[in-house]
Amino acid sequence: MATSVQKRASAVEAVDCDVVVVGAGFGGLYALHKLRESGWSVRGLEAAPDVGGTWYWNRYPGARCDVPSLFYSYSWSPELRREWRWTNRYAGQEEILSYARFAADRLDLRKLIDFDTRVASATFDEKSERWIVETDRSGHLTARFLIMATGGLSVPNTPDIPGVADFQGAIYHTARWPQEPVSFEGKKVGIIGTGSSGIQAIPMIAQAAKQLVVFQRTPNFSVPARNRPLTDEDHKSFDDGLDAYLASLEQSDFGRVPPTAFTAEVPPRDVQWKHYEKLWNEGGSGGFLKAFPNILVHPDVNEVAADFVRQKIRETVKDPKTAAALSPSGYPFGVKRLCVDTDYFDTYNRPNVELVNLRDEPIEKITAHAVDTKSRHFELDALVFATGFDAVTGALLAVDIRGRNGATLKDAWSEGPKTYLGLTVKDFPNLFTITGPGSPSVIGNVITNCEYHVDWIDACLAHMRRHDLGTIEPDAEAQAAWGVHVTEVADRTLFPKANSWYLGVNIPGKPRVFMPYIGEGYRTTCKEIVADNYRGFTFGVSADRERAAAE
Ligand code: N01
Repeated sequence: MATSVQKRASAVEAVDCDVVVVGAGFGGLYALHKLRESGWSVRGLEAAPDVGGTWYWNRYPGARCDVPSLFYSYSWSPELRREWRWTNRYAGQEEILSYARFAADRLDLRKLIDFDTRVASATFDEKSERWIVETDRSGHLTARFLIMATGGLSVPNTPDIPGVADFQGAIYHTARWPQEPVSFEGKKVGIIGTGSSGIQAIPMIAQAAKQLVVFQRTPNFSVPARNRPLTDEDHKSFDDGLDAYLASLEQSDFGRVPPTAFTAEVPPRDVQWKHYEKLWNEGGSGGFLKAFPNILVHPDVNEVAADFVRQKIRETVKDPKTAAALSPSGYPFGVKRLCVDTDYFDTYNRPNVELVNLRDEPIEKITAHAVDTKSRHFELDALVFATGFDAVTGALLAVDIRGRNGATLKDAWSEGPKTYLGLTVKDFPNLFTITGPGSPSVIGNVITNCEYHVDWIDACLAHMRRHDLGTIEPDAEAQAAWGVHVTEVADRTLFPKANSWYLGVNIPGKPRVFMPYIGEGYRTTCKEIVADNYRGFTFGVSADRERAAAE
């Protein structure tokens, strides 16, 4: 079995179980709980020493979720809801990680998980109809089903800038922030990247450092979070609306672009402007992205939102040249992930912060103590990479996954990911991806997206048990048609017009394919497929049953 992961001496317990779940973030934890409740033997494997997934790793200063905390929680458990009380409108990384730990302990899940264990490969053995899972430890596990709950934002992207290995100061990546406190006091710090992570980290590092140099390649749209402590009234209002919220999840439609987007009228500019003003004062990104049904579809509507944010930047940033460099242009509003910040633009009014516009002066090299652009030399004590992720497919392709007839996932996805419903892949029987490409995945509320996939898989496994079925796998036609549909939906919107990580363009050599599903009615479609006797799937008779019949 080919694997590039280095083996460690300590052995993993060589279990044979019904289900192996890879990843102990919110998706993996719920999968372990739900499938154990359904009577399956389950084992979890997690590369980190703790639960939490992306919230374990992304502990950079200012890390905070941009989905309101009351909603960024498990929706399936009234008990967990009753026993946990969020403190802020938008929860910080530490509080979200505490919530993941609380859920793991409350549900008694830790004993099911091998921590500090990175999966290297998974190979489907056709004879036994089992996945053979190898890790960076000796020994292996076998399981009937393999669930990849590895997350859409788990593999950090560190660009290969000439000389980076020569840098003698401290180097950090926002997605691999150290456990121990990092002090920037008295230091000259450089940060590369102004996506959601950079935009959150920059104001915090600026407060701590002697000097902060921000290296920006593409300016981003960002709206204020207006984070604040939650009040009793907030909690009551959430509780009062809970049934309606849960029902709305059931009807699905957490996709971003409703069918009405294509027929809606273009509202007058002053009506839009007034509405954006209100949303700006309220804070948060959700309102903006739904401000008008066609905001992510109609270029004229979208341009007003873009103008509005640019105007706010000009009003906030005192130096006109810096304001101009911070103003996004040339791509639509909201189709790269809309950033949510606290004092981001205002930070550029600080005397210790300098913006370097890489469009004018690209980075030429990094040396032992500096970053050199085309025209300047910046001496630095520390360098922070806020350069994002090999998103959506990165963590899946980091594992050497081999299906029927030696098919590799890497080859199968060489021209972009191909899945049926973002849950299953042809030639890879009994493999499920939680929030995989071709599902809403990273769009909307990822926790509820994960929950839906786990529930779907649980029901599917129950169906297989009921009917004594050995394998499930999508048909070639169904998978191809789903891929076409995912692309067609995206192409009707403005999303493909920006070079975002949704399209994989941030990773050199990655095919330019729009990976999330942004149509409405995903859950309805999944339900209809199940109701139509799992249309588009082929089930194999269990090998045990075949053997018994032959004897
Ligand atoms: O990553 P990004 P992120 N030279 O890919 C720049 C979620 N998240 O970690 O745009 C110079 O968005 C790159 O420039 P460009 C959220 O879904 C959520 O910030 O490619 N610059 C860009 O500015 C988010 O979208 C939350 O030109 C280089 C930046 O690095 C996702 O994670 C918080 C470069 C990368 O931005 C990813 O966000 C944080 C190079 N060679 C993250 N290479 C919240 O919930 C890359 N860049 C609030």
